[in-house]
Amino acid sequence: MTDMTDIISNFKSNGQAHIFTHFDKLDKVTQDLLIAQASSIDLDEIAALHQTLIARRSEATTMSLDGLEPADFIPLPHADAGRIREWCEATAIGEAALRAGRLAAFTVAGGQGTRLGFDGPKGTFGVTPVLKKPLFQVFAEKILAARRRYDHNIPWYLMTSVLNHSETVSFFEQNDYFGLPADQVHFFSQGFLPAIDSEGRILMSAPGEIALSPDGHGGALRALVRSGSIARMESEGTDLISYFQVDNPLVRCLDPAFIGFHLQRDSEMSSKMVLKSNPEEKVGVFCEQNGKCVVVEYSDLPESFTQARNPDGSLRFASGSIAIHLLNRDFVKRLGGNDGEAKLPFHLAHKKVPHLTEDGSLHTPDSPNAWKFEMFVFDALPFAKNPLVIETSRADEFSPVKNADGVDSPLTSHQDQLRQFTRWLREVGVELEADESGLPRVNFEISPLFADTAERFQKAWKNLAFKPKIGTGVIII
Ligand code: UD2
Repeated sequence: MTDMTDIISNFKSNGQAHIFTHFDKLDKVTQDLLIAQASSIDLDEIAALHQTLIARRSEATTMSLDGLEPADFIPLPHADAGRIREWCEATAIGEAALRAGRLAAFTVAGGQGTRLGFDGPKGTFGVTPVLKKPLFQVFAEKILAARRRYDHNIPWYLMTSVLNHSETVSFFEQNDYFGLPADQVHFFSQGFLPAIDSEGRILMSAPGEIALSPDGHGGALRALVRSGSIARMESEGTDLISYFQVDNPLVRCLDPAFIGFHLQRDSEMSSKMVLKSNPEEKVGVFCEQNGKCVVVEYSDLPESFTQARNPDGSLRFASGSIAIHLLNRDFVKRLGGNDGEAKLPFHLAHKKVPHLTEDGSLHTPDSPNAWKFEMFVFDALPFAKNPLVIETSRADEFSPVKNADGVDSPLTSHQDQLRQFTRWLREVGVELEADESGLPRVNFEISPLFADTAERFQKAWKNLAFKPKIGTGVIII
């Protein structure tokens, strides 16, 4: 009782008394839930965020662009013999690390997927051309294939959120973890923050419920520590974390060349980039500022930078972030631990959030009324020793599912998967009729358990006793 009284009086003395206006009318279960929500909110943090980001918004949200230059990156080898050798060396180093069990796969899956208009955790969305395997299954099979190839456990950590934790866990349970050992798949929920109005008042989504939202994928660093995942990695000897988002079925979940370069250059955080497809593409851009590597989110990059060109006509700020990173476990521990909590900055988002008005009715606004706070994982880069950016091929590694239609949609991702399979087949001498973009006329599918790169496809195809004739509906497993 004392706890509850303390919590309520703390909210009252911090100008948040309205949270408990309807408290006496709630049933006991809802009261307990509200108290649990309230007790997890750090009112000092909310007040400080309001003060620094909202009350003084004009100065705080404008990122300084002084001295911003494009970041260096390790380019793809293409046909350059010297570079090919470097990539082969890096691959061998990465494979040795995988064989030694140093890697954990890590997916951030706490977002809402609002743009896709899909009701459920995004990882449960079906993406492959024929079987419509869900994103989670595609990643699980890539991890399973790597476990077999490197003959070692590769734990998989998934970050969920208050919005989708139990649905995500049940989905894996119902699907027998897609063939992975259940004790090698670890879920934890990220932190959350309340949405507030311009005066700093916390919004309620129902009489007994605070409007909470996840604290951004940057919240992964502290959630990895708080959930005990970092401690588990320490006890299991895993010291490298391969980070990827839930929306990209082409991602190489565990890429030996990437791992090898990261280790060779003694980096604490490395990231993959692709050349932007056009100035307006909605990806952050890798830059250098005052000797530090930073990512400037597309929405923060002014038009003059977005459109800037080199003398040869190419885009000047062209290194697009595709949100694939390698993080040293100890780096995450340093940044995500108690001492490091304040290090990643919060970014503001102005959103429409349905909320309870003073008379107790629910108001659905038609313009943004609420502020949400999010941390971005790429803001860890300036803190990393020897941060490294390496190029990857868009066609082979980036085709996210973000929007219901148009760019980055289920259709574009489906087509990009088919183009990739068609290229692999062409390299082993199987020609399929395709349009000039490389899209074949037939709809088929290659399982990640058969192959997930061109090189692995070549080997696996060679070993196939009976080569299937590729046609619509064919599935190569
Ligand atoms: C992200 C990057 C963008 C580019 C693009 C590539 C940011 C701000 N922008 O854009 O620069 O790299 O991806 O595809 O990151 N998530 C959580 N918890 C949260 C919020 C998000 O786990 O609180 C996860 C979410 O489930 C998804 C990923 O983070 O896996 C990306 O989230 P997003 O869809 O908000 O990012 P997006 O597409 O705007």
